Amino acid sequence: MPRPKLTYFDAPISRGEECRLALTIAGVEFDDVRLARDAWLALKPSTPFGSVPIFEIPGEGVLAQSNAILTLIGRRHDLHPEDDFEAARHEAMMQHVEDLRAALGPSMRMSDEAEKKKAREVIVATTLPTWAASVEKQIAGPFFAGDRVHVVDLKLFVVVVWLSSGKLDHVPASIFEGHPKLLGLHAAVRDHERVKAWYAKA
Ligand SMILES: N[C@@H](CCC(=O)N[C@@H](CS)C(=O)NCC(=O)O)C(=O)O
Repeated sequence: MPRPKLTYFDAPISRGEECRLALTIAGVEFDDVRLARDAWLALKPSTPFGSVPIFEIPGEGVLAQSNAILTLIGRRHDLHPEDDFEAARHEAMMQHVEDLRAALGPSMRMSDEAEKKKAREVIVATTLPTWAASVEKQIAGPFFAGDRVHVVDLKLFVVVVWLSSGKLDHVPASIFEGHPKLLGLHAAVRDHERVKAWYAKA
């Protein structure tokens, strides 16, 4: 039986990693394709939106957009709510993560250091606290919806890993201090047995 294929870059801090973690927690064996730049440029025109991650299921097709991929995996493997309204609430939070990535996007492309510093300082002072406060008040704890992990938790986990890595210029590693539920969610995903096993073999 051919396996599904998840195609992304070799980066543990972004959208493809969310999908890899979802498949890992679901216990799905998949082909983990990690593209180098040349391979990506060759593949890009054939992808649905000119972006990765893409998820190919033999006999079904190729799906793009990280939130759609996560939702599909979640629905099929009991990692997304069955109740329509609750599912939409999770999807809203996943979109909130995409909104934050979009807000950071321009500064990721700035080559002028002074301009980048200024843009990031504004984000740290305004966008991030507002973003995190909205998340904080919606987390039941330890996971978004209580005791069970869902794909929304993986989306939040990966963005927290990225932004609190201390490796993003002008974004302090302490950025989410003061948001104990968000940090608790991060710890709960990090300590999930299958997540630990995934990073142990990385
Ligand atoms: N909304 C899309 C965004 C996808 C996206 O921007 N992917 C980036 C990597 S995280 C990409 O494909 N970059 C390479 C390019 O645009 O050529 C999603 O959630 O999947």
